[in-house]
Amino acid sequence: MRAKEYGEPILALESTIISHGMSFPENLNFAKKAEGLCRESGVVPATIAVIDGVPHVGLEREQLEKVSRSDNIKKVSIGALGLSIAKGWSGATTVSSTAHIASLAEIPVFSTGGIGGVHRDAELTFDISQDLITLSQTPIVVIASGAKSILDIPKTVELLETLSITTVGYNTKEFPSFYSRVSGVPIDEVESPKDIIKIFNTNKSLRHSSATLVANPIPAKSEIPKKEIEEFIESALVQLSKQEIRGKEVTPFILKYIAKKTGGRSLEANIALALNNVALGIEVAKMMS
Ligand code: PSU
Ligand code: MN
Repeated sequence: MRAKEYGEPILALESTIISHGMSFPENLNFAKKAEGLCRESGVVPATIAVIDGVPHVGLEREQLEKVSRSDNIKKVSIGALGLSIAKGWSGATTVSSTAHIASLAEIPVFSTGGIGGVHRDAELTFDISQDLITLSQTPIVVIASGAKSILDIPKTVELLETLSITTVGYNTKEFPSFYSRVSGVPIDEVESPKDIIKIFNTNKSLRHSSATLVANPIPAKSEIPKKEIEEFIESALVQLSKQEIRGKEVTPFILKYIAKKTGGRSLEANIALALNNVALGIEVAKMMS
């Protein structure tokens, strides 16, 4: 990347949130807005995806459009990254594969929507996101609005702790739950981008290789209270088992189902929280460079 050579601030962005997390054309508008916010602030946006077997750090306009239209775009987590490159596939990268590629490219900060985590019935399905393992092995600042409320938040936070992932709340003492600012699960608080960078650098000097996960709650005005969204999540989970949806289809299915049931309100909330994470990522990227 040219920006890297010139020492410009760069913010990594993932592409599965675009291809599988939102519908067209709202996803393309969101992606353009996220990149636009970066550019306006003097930060180079690096949306990461695999296009025809080549991992890209920063996408051209047509590539962003291809990802948004989900034309033959697979959802590629870290375990399938080498596979998709070797096979010449096109794939959108999740938090795990995006964080990995960003870290290889020496981009120290990455903004997303919500990380994957431990699914609610994980004791039966064993469905736990690759995101958690990758975050435990990848030294990068990841800014997310906690984990999606479709997950089991207490179990997810437990596993973050087990995997020794440094997790902090941005101006909050509670781990946020994506659509909502609260979850009842306590975490340590940080107050500024400066705090975040200090923690990240301290981890580096300690040779602790986990990510610094910054849980940034959704802006209050876009929040959907837990008791309102919960009903839809529960009916989504019923549909999920009825239709026997498993594996990597689970998260996209639930997001789509909830967007439909809330008349697009959950999609609006998703966009608002992701842009808010981009805004914080911009501040961190600028201060780091
Ligand atoms: N956050 C969003 N929308 C998404 C995702 C996160 O706002 O679509 C994606 C991310 O790419 C994350 C993935 O890594 O969901 C997790 O999928 P799984 O549960 O299959 O690991
Ligand atoms: Mn899964």
